[in-house]
Amino acid sequence: MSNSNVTLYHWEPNANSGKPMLTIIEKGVKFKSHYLDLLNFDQHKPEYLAINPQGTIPAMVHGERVLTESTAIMEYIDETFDGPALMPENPVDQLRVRWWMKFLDQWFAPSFSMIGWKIFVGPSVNSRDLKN
Ligand SMILES: N[C@@H](CCC(=O)N[C@@H](CS)C(=O)NCC(=O)O)C(=O)O
Repeated sequence: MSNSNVTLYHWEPNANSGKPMLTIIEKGVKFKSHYLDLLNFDQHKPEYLAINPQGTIPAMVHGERVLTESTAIMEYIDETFDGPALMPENPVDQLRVRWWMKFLDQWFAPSFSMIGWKIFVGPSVNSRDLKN
């Protein structure tokens, strides 16, 4: 694995967090993993908002540069680091990749996320004493 100065801020290695994580592992780039517990709302704490004011994960720090948006981070990783090229060379195949990424980012992931927060995060948070 090549050395880098990369920290990935993520939750479980799934969904939006999994996208840059899979990409960086495929490229063989070493990175520091910084886990945030969404059920503990770590993503809304001041120390993380100083990195990504949107309060969402993933975020990636490369040197001084802060990167957000999982699909854009994937393309950045592919273009910036050595390792196997992950974007196909053929323009038609590139279009297919971008079509699916846009569909996921714009429609599928936000819709799926609503269901996830309703059936998973909501019940967990509702059972807490919010005064403490
Ligand atoms: N379009 C963004 C979406 C980021 C996003 O919404 N991430 C979710 C987790 S998968 C999140 O951080 N939710 C926490 C919150 O909204 O408080 C991306 O692809 O990076």
